[in-house]
Amino acid sequence: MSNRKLITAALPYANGPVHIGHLAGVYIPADVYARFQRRLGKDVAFICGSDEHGIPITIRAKKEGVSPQDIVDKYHAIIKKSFADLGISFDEYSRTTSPTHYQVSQDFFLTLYNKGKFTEEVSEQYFDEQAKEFLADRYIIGTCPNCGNENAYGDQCEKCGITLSPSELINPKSVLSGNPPILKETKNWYLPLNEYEDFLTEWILEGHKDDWKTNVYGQVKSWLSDGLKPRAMTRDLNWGIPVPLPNAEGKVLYVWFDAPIGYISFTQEWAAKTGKNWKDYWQDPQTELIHFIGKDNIVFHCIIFPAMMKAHGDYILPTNVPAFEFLNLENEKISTSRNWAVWAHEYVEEFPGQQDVLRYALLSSAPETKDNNFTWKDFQTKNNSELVGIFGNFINRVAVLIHKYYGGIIPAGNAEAEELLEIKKSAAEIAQYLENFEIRNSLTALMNLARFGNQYLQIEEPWKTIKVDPKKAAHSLFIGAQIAVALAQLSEPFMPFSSEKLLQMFNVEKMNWEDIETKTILIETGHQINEASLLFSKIEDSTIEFQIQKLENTKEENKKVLTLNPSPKERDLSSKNASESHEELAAQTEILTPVKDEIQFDDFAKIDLRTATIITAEKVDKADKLLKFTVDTGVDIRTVVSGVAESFSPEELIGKQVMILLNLAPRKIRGIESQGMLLLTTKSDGKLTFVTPDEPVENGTIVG
Ligand code: B3M
Ligand code: ZN
Repeated sequence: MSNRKLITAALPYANGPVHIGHLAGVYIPADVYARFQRRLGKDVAFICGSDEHGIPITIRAKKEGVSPQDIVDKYHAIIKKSFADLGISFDEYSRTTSPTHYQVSQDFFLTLYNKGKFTEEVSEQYFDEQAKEFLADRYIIGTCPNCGNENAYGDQCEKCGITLSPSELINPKSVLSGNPPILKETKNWYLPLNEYEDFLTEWILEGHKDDWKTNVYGQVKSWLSDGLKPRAMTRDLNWGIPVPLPNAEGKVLYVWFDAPIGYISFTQEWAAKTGKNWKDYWQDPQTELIHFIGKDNIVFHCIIFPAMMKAHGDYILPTNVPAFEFLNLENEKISTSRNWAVWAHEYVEEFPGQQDVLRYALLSSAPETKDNNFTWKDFQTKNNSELVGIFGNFINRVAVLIHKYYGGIIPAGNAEAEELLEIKKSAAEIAQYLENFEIRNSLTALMNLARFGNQYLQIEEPWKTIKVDPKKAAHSLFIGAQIAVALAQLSEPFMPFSSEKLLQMFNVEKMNWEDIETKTILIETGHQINEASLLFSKIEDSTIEFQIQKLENTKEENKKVLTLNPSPKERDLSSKNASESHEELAAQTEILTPVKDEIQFDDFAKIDLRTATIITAEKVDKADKLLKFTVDTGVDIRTVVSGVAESFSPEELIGKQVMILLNLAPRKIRGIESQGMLLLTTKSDGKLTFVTPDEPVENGTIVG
């Protein structure tokens, strides 16, 4: 394995502060990994910075009525400070408006241009006649051709995740003026991604089947099987890095072209300050490059950026791209526009000195393999029961008793005791999990060592044996001290602030991971320790209630906004408040039901889902919403009542093939026995639509 690790974390857009979703899904896991690699003695560069170009920035600037530069200056400062406050140990945190970055990305572009890697295409692009601007990506919204979401962006539908180009949107609308755009000719430079399909297939699908996370591998596989298309690497915009070619006025680099190059420019900036050679990190095939990202960034880090790197030719490719899923807050999707978030900078202010509690809570519910949920109650329990009740309690007992009985000097004990093996085991386990990006398991392994320590003291009861068998008491506290110091060392990647306090408390230096795994003892008999101080303190109900109330207030605010703007269609999309309305439109699409609890295959297997055909349909007396159907299920003919009358007239449904849940216990609805349930979903206009097979199949065919 190589000794050099280049670790990157996705560059946050400088269009707002960071929230717990960002922290749990990218930055804290990346930090744990980087800190751990440093403790292994690796030569680590942990690189990040603000993403200051692109439409998220210009839209925010319009919304706040200031310039894009003002926006990025403001949020870059807030974001950078939040990361530092929370102990995210970047070696470099820069920004994509830095002069070095301009230079490096323009050079990158020119290299590809000179090598003939781009195709020049004159195409018709959407143009807003009122605003006199070409409409790239997020300046244009319309209906997603894939899922029908009416608020899909020109580059991506956030509801179904598909990447789009503006011409694919149905009923496109300018975000600037709300008007339908016109088509106007313009020239741009495209990277023919289709020419990189073989390379990507061989490198990822064949080369990383076993070591990349299944969510990442699966997404790449599905894009490659759909086939890639050329993608424009330049845009007609007035905010971004100018295209470094003659006759390219008004054109800038596509934000997803320049942003990942930021990893390279920022490494150069760091190297210049520290006397390192940046090329060791980017051009030596022995270096391991790891990109930590959120799941919505997979296509950019696994397809587009690697294709750019391949085209360039001088750079290494990532060894792994651990992508995280999303974190919900109190069972609802986190949303910047709806202010449904716990903001990092607010947390730091409201919970001074308690950064590790947030780190711990977020790591233990990190959305590693599926979306996860953060609740304030859970946060409180994790602090009070785990950090205070287990971890802090153990450390405190050891330190206090050593002071009480031995004046703060580590007593004598048997260094061969088998309990010490537990320390080695934990260190090895944590390391193994971390190498596999299984952060939650590694945290559990750490806590299990604290649990073990607590149980050990409980069994040994040195506070009793001190009177009858002082030698035994001394040994127990000798072992306790070894475990406490192990926790001080091993907790550093997860809870750096507490680890620091603990090292100070036991008066020991940071150790290399290998030493923790191999040394017989971690603190010598006769070693003087410092005063015991409390690591964690109980969080009161009132503190949690205050936070919950804050979220309740946000909900009330949002309700007011929605009543003021009853339906997306009726909204006034005049140029003045267009971006505001756009944000709200986007916000509305974000209200998704959170994922339900996991079930086992056996639970699913109990469900008998089949195809069926509607034979008759009629209204139910005195029930506006209900239709009564007879359906041919293939096994029998049955009656089903369904609440679809507001979405369909009975006539249009006769002969329609549908899906039915066959073994649902019969229920009486308005005196009619309904013998099953038809499957429906809701369209973006609120009307229902039947779930139907792609093409007609025989009635009674199993669905699943
Ligand atoms: N600025 C983050 C996002 O999609 C995006 C990451 C860039 S990483 C090169 O929210
Ligand atoms: Zn969609």
